[in-house]
Amino acid sequence: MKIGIVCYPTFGGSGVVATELGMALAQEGHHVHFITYKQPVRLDFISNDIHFHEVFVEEYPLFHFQPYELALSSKMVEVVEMYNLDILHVHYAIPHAYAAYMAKQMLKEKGIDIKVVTTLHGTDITLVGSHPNYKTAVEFSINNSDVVTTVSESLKKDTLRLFTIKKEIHVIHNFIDFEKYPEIHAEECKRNTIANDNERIITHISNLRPVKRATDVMDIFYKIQKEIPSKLLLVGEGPDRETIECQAKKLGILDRVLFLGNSNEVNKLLCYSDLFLLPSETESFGLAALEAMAARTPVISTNSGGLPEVNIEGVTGFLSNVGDTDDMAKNGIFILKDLERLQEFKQHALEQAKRFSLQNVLPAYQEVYRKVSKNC
Ligand code: GMT
Repeated sequence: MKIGIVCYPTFGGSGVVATELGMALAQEGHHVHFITYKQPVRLDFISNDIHFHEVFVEEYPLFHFQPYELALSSKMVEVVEMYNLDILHVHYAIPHAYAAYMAKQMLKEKGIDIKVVTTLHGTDITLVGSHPNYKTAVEFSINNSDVVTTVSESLKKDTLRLFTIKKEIHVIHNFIDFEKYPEIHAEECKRNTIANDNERIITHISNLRPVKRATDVMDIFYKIQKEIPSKLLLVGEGPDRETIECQAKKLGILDRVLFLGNSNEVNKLLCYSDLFLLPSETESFGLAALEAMAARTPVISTNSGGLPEVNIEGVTGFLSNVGDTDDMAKNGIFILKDLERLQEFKQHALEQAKRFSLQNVLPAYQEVYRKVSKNC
């Protein structure tokens, strides 16, 4: 099939899922066309079947806001016509599903019936999409997609609760390409460049937006390191970076925290990790937790959104109420203080992650494409 993928080309989970999906589809022999404003950061695989089409928005002084949706829908029309695409798969409703609806209408005028698959990822529904400023347009574009998918049962429920949805919603979970998670042996994973043998390594990866509650990460780590000698690796950049740097300084633990910035190699960084912290306010799925588990790392998370679909209480880690950093620290200490127990949690984390392997999840997307292109 010829599939156009529209996504944010950034480190965010929706962009990562869209890019990994596109690369996997190309390996299966589909022709994939990424349509976005920059080359996706996770696009690390080149083939004859992967194309990138840049959406360029000309600056014009009259515009206070540059009309990205217009440029995007025009580019979609151009690419669908030029390459005879069968499907446009848009990731994250805002504004991609809306722009796809416009492209679909423009193509209809030309006698072309393009099918639109919309994948909802989380904040496009829970935080931003349901805001009164956007709700009408988001609801309209979901209802006018040919197929709608969400990344968890929890996000499906939220979508049905927050919007009036007339479409069936298919749940297709986030996935992991285990080929990118080879077992990294002790000699390759140079833990001693970061921590001493007696120290445990704790990791948090996110875009450091308020929804991730990075200040809770610091608070949990502060409480853990008082009992278990440890270091904190913080991967990602975002608005709360400065706040948590100051917090670490005030708590007197700045020398125990490594700020690593954005990284394309989370799979490699995770080989150092003994415990992953994800105390988010809400998380539709929690791809970062799944990536940690794929690298044999137990997860301390909240019990919000889709996290209970990924992290299993007492098996792959623990789940606490949002903001309960005492409980999260207590659970982290429980896992870390006994090496045998830590190894058990690590093994269970890996086994659970395997349920979400690319091989298990990709067929669900392919089935959606097959159905929608046959109109049944
Ligand atoms: O987590 C973010 O802030 C990024 C966001 C995105 O859309 O890029 O991630 C969302 O999509 C991921 C992939 O489907 C999910 O695993 C994340 O849980 C979800 N984030 C939230 O719901 C906060």
